[in-house]
Amino acid sequence: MEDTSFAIHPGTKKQLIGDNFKDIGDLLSFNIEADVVYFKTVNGHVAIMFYNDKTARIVMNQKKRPQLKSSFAVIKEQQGVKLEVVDNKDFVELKTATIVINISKKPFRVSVLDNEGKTLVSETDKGMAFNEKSEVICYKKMTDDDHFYGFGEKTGFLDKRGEKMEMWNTDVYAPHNPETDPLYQSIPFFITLREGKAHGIFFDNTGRTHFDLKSEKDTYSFKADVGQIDYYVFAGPTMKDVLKQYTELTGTMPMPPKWALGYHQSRYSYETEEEVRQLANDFIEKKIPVDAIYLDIHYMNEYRVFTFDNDRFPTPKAMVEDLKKAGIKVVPIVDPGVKEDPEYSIYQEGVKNNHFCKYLEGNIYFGDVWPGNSAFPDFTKTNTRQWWGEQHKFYADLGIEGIWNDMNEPAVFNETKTMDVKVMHDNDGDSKTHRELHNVYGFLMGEATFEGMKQHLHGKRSFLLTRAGYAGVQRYASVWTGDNRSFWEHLQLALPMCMNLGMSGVPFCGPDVGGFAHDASGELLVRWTQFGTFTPYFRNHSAINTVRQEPWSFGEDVEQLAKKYIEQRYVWLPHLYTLFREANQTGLPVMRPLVLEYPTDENTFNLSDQFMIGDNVIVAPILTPTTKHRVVYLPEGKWVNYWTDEVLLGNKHHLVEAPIDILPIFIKQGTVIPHGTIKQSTATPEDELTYHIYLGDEGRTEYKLYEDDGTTNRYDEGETFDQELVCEYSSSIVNISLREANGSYDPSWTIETLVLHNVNKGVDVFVNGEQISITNQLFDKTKKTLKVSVER
Ligand code: MIG
Repeated sequence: MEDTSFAIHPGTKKQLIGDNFKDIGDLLSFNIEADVVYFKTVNGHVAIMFYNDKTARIVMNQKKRPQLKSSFAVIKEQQGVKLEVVDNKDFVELKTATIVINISKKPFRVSVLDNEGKTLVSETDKGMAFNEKSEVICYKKMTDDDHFYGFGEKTGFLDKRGEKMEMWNTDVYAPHNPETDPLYQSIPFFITLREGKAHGIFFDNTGRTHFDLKSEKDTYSFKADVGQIDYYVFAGPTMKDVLKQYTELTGTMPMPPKWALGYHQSRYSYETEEEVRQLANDFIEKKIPVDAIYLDIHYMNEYRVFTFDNDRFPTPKAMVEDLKKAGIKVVPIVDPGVKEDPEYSIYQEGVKNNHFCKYLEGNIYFGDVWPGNSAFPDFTKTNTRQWWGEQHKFYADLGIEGIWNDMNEPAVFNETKTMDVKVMHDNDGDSKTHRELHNVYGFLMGEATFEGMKQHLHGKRSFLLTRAGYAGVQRYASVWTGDNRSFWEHLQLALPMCMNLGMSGVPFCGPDVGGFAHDASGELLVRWTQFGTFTPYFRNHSAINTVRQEPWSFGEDVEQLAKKYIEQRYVWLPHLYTLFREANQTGLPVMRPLVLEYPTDENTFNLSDQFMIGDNVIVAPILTPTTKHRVVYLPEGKWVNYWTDEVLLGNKHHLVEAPIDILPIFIKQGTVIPHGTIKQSTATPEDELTYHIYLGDEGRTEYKLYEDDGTTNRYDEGETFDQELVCEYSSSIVNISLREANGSYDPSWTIETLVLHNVNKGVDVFVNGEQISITNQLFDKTKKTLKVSVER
């Protein structure tokens, strides 16, 4: 009945949420203990503390003194911040070097200001409140100029102003559309852009939370069904600063193994060893690059995790080894549900050693998933995470270096789609219900898996892909956006979704290329593969009973087009890898909305159909069928068409041509991008690095390339290669210097090629002070490019 018009029967009016909230009331008293300021109000308790000069935390509990243990998301300790406390008649002021928190006493309202006295967040006639159902809510003032980014994995456009969103990790197979919410990930963090400046809020509550940026014109709110109001304010002042501050608190991603950045091929499922080997051969014979092949649920013995079905996969170890020799890694799926089977060792151990989620009364919780009736590890327990991590020795011993976590919301086949919320998690002695901890289940499974694989791989980097997660998930895993469909609309949807994941601290993300459910078409696969070239995570995946979706599934033309863009991924890899290093160091995303780089240009505020790679490349994919052109917005500066070298003026919309073989790409004039070469996989060492230098009339530009061995954790001990290119240029002379910094890693390539774009013939070129003779220059008249090769 829910799916017919009966759903809007006049008798079904729902009660409005947000009813019956009671304000926490006026301030009664306050005191300071161990760098925390505690406030008692008529109806509640508030604590305020600082993590550093730019990061404040505000916690409210209506019943008792706030609990300051933070969720698993936060890894940073509070730093001793110099705090000045001023107690006035009407307000209390907490001052650090860079932010001021102003607390009005009657009523108790919190404002956070920057050091110039500009308000970042403030409360209105409403502040913090709660109701009899134990819901807690916090209202904030919203100005006409506010734009909102982040919120993790959400459908809809880039700017979340005017949206209502919910956080409750959910397995959504139904088609994702603008009102599909929540999805698999919960990242209750967002950035507010206001008149070119930014601040952020992270609402650290692991139960179901709600964000309302819609119902009122000048107020937004965040609310939780259970637990405390517990939020952090990041003072910015730029969006990049906010992201840095947020990822200082919740961590940045580790360097991924390079193979994780190559092209990946998946399907639900490659069902036998023979099929997997054949698939690998097809890629190699067709010379289509590939770095990983995935094993979906069919590889297991009746869906028992940590097993192989020996009929379908008689020699998994040999298979993994043989593929590895061919440059291809095997990534198996691992779900959390453990089959209830008293003869299955994992189940036995889990029961005997108390690893499964239980009710308060002591009985194990069982839910129906692929293996049938199953128990679920209680990942909130440290020793259960260790146990789960240890089990991964099974995979590591087979030579496996990457794991795919699915169904970890956790998804259960029942009405609520998840575990009974009454289940009691042990949480290392601080027990809490599943209702309170639901959103961290997948995150903690990720931690267990990542730490386990790290141990078993002895210094080699592992790769983890996860469907569910919480704030901080970037520390352990990359994220794919779940069960999309082979719809053009879902290709469109993936752009703002991935951009906002990036703006939520998760740089390593991507959708199933070609779409998971429903049948793809050749044209859709081509356009989606073009987009995939630049999504941080690049995997083609499709569902059982849909048409095949490997690059060659739609005939020769489509195969050649898909191949061209898969190859491009490898050409762009040195640049992408450098950007992943930046993400590792600073938390900034690889794939960026234009607004991150051009925050005062209103054309970028809600620009959802094009994006940037780093700070100098704009990618504008074709997102509709039978389309051979599109409008592209280019912000200030001059931009160079990557394919034709045509120079286009910024601050302008352009109509660009994009026949089926063209993905529109634009490079900012006056910048540099490095290119590698086409190869079968990242296992083939790079032998030539090319710097493309896009010259303007005159000026200076630089690029810092990052490289390391791509496979071990030795980059953490300084085994890195950092090369700095500086180019000073005018119309008659180009002076390039290439300098290598401290790192002790020696890269595999010996030739470095420099391609100067937009030059005249006869220009004087110097590399590290030495003039390059004209005989060593290759000039292209039509493109106005000049090529020079030097030995490294
Ligand atoms: O309910 O393992 O999102 O990628 O192929 C389906 C089978 C379970 C959902 C994942 C999808 C995967 C599929 N899984």
